[in-house]
Amino acid sequence: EDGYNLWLRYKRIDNNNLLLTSYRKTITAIQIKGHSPTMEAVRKELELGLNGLLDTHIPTKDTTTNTLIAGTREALNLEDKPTGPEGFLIISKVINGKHYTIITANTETGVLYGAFHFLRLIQTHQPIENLHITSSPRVKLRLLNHWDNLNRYVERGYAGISIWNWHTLPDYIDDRYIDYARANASIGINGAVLNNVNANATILTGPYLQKVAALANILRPYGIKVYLSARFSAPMEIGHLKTADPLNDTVRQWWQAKAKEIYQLIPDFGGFLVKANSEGQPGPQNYGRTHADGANMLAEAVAPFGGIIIWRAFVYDPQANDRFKQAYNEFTPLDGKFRKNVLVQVKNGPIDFQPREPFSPLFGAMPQTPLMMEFQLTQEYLGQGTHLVYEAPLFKEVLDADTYAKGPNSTIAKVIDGSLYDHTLSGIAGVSNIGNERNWTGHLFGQANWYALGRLAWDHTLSSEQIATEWIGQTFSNDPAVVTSIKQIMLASREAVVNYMTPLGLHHIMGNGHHYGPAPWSNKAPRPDWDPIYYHKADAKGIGFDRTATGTNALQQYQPAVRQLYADSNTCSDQYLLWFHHVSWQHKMHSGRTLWNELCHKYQEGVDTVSAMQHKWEQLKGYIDPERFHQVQMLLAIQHKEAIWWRNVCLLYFQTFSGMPFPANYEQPDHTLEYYQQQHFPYAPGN
Ligand code: BDP
Repeated sequence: EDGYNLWLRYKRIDNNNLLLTSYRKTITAIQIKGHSPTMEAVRKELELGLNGLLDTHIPTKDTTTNTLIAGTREALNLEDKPTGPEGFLIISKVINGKHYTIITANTETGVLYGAFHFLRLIQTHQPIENLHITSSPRVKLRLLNHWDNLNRYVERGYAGISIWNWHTLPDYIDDRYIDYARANASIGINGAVLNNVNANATILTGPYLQKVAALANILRPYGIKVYLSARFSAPMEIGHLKTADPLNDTVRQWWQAKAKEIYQLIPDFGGFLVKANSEGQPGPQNYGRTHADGANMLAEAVAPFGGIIIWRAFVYDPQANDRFKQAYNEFTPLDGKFRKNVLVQVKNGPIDFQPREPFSPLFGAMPQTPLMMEFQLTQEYLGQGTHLVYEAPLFKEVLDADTYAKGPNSTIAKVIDGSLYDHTLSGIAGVSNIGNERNWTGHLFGQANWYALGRLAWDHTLSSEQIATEWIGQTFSNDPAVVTSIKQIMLASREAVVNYMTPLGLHHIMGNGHHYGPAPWSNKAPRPDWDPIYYHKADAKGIGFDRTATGTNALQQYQPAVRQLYADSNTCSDQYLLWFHHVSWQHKMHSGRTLWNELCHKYQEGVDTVSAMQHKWEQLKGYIDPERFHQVQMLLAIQHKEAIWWRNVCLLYFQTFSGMPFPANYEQPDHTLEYYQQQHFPYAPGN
């Protein structure tokens, strides 16, 4: 058990012979209608899954009773109607006295999704006798964004090097590519952006497009389209033009020809993802043009082939007084100016994937533009490869937040799924945490974040707890005691990381460059908006970033009802306090403690939660295979050590401003601030 099989382990139903017997009775044969690559994938998965789970050989044969039948509605000649191009229907039926379980859909991809869902029911010990399940995705584009470079270095990757071996492609097809496709299809992911948003134009050259086409051929049967990050200056770098100005005719023609070349190789190519005029990447603003000019030029090139442009709104300017406001300021004036096949992809928060951020004010502020959500699965700011942090609660917090854009209940989920403003295009992306490590994500529990992204993109009404229960059942065990304990660990973990890193609304106080560990004193980055001191603004009076009317007034970017939640430091919830206010050290918190004491309390609470997580894990010894048990055990020990490090560093540093003592009932730092400031991490990933 090294974690390679993810949540698709298909081990014999354990500890429940009654259930096993009943499953074996309900499914005695499998019948697959069709021989296309997708239907072959359905057949292989059902055989693999059922033979494993039921620990028997289930024959593939023609209609007998208790047969599982999978096929499109057309192939089965059914009256029952599944919904949409990707939805499925699983139904138990008696025909001429014989019992059938039928998995059907309008398309073969839908059948594949249904097959995975059916297997999930068995993997999580659900009844399969009287089924009538219809399901279809709420969001259209459900994507992984790989930040993978062509040399296989993964930007912000903590799980080895890239799974894409560009050197041996297109001729060598690693089995892992197929398992990647299976895993994604099992959770409904239907697109993969293969390369880093800090893009290298070489990916768009002929030889690399052959490699991309080889991957597209592997992923296609699993309903997954490939997309590429496009470097805006590619016409100059690989096309040898003098400009990349989006309004220049030669440039436009270059992109049109490039799109044509790609679609000849990959007829179902998804489209381009673009990071432009952000962190040094080239873009239309280099030519005095707008993001819309840039996006539309590319949109025009891929439109004849049904392609899509995903244009990122991750922009900020070192000259501005508040990075928070930049994306809103640049993008809201462009609402209504993008072509129909453009989505604007917005990170969940206004800064950068911090443990907790208020939602980006762009959500709800661009009614005429489909906005796509960007979450980060790779834990750049959440303990990287060693911390157990289950992110579903973070995703849900954002999706459930109310923008009030069209009155109450204008949730971000509704902005994203297109229902609030009636958009047909909709999308959610997760910055991938996958690498070539045996268990894919480095930390076993990173798998849960990949899983949760897919499940929430399919159905954002699922709860974090439901998703955790499913994942644990498939990944570890359905033993209620095991499920309960692991769930407690997972559900506590997000708040823990907030508390031991950035409680009460602190943000962006990590080490510069590699982003590993705390460095709240840092003030020497190449630009001020990369420095922690820009964000916490600690001084003798207090701490926090005043974003109210007396400060940068970023709050103004929200609807009045949201503004009201945060505007007053006495009523603003503790979670967001220092996001919006510079508050005195003596400020009375909701708990009755002073701000300083509350800060000490929260940092300690974060550390204590990790201790509790460790303790719970220890109790699972013997219930989980030794290999995976030990891996997680070792990582939890690192997490505990690092939680203490965060607490000590941050409190010692902020104490230099507050001048107040640590309350005696908490653990006291074991080193001086100077000791911590002398630590360097020259080989931390990302350096
Ligand atoms: C930041 C990462 C950087 C990415 C950037 C982005 O530190 O490596 O390139 O996001 O999203 O958080 O483009």
